[in-house]
Amino acid sequence: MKKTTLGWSDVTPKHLWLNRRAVLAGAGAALLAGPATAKLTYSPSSFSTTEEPNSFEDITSYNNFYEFGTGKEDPARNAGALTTDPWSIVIDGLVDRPGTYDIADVVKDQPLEERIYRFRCVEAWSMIIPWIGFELSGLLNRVGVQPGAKYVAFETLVRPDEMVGQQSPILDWPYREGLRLDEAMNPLTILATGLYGEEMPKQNGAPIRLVVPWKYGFKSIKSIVRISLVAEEPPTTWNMLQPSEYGFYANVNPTVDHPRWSQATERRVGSGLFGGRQDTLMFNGYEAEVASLYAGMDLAKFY
Ligand SMILES: Nc1nc2c(c(=O)[nH]1)N[C@H]1C(S)=C(S)[C@@H](COP(=O)(O)O)O[C@H]1N2
Ligand SMILES: [Mo]
Repeated sequence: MKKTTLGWSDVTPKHLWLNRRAVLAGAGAALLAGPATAKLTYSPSSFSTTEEPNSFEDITSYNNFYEFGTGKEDPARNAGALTTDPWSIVIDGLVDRPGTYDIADVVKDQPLEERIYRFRCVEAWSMIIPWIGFELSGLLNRVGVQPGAKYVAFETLVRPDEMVGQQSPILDWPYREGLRLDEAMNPLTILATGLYGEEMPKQNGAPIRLVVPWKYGFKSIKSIVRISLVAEEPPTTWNMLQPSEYGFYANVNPTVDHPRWSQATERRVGSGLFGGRQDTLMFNGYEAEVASLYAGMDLAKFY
């Protein structure tokens, strides 16, 4: 496998790189100040919603990231232990240029954009999140997808000494997710490296995570270390755990309820105990962009 030698310093504007090193070097101070972050350079995107984003506080203190515990406050408490530099991603399977890529090489030349997306968890809560990221298609095109590839499989890091949740067999680690190739290539699908203009906080999936805004949140896998192009539908964590409740597609759909609760409405996090309920939108409001991907499919069967 090809080992790339580029580092952050080769592809990051000097002042940003220096910032990042300075923040990391002053780790004691950074701990007090919250997650180690550096400003990212990006442009706004026409795919953004005009809804008011949730606060940085909401987005970084109410999380699902079972590698750091099952409670919503566990990731903010425990994710500081994760080492995110150095970080590399294995890209393998049906690609022309497989290899172990340093994250700097993965993000190299990919145009960073701010995408303010609706984010809907399968547990019927939602947020509006200003991600910074780039289209997954940009990376897939760079590594060269071979004709036999029909799906993309993703895996999260396994490192139980830093990820306390992995010390228990609550899930069959690593956390795994997958997309059909056309879903992966859709321009709404991004790899996010930050939010609110700063590097990704660890509890949100540093240094790089998937965001698929028309699907339930569990599809948006965090802290990715492997991307594989494959011919068959790959096994996915929640589907493996409970297939009758969590399908491979997991498209947000107010007309198909979860066996144990309705998906017709959602609670917008941070908007108050009583005032925050609203109707859930088909494909989370991205129907115009993605409905054609599922033409002719029975969405009650392929949930
Ligand atoms: N590796 C990993 N990725 C994950 C999860 C997880 O437990 N582990 N939880 C998923 C779920 S259920 C949701 S709702 C979102 C939450 O993302 P956020 O904490 O950034 O809002 O992350 C998803 N990605
Ligand atoms: Mo979720």
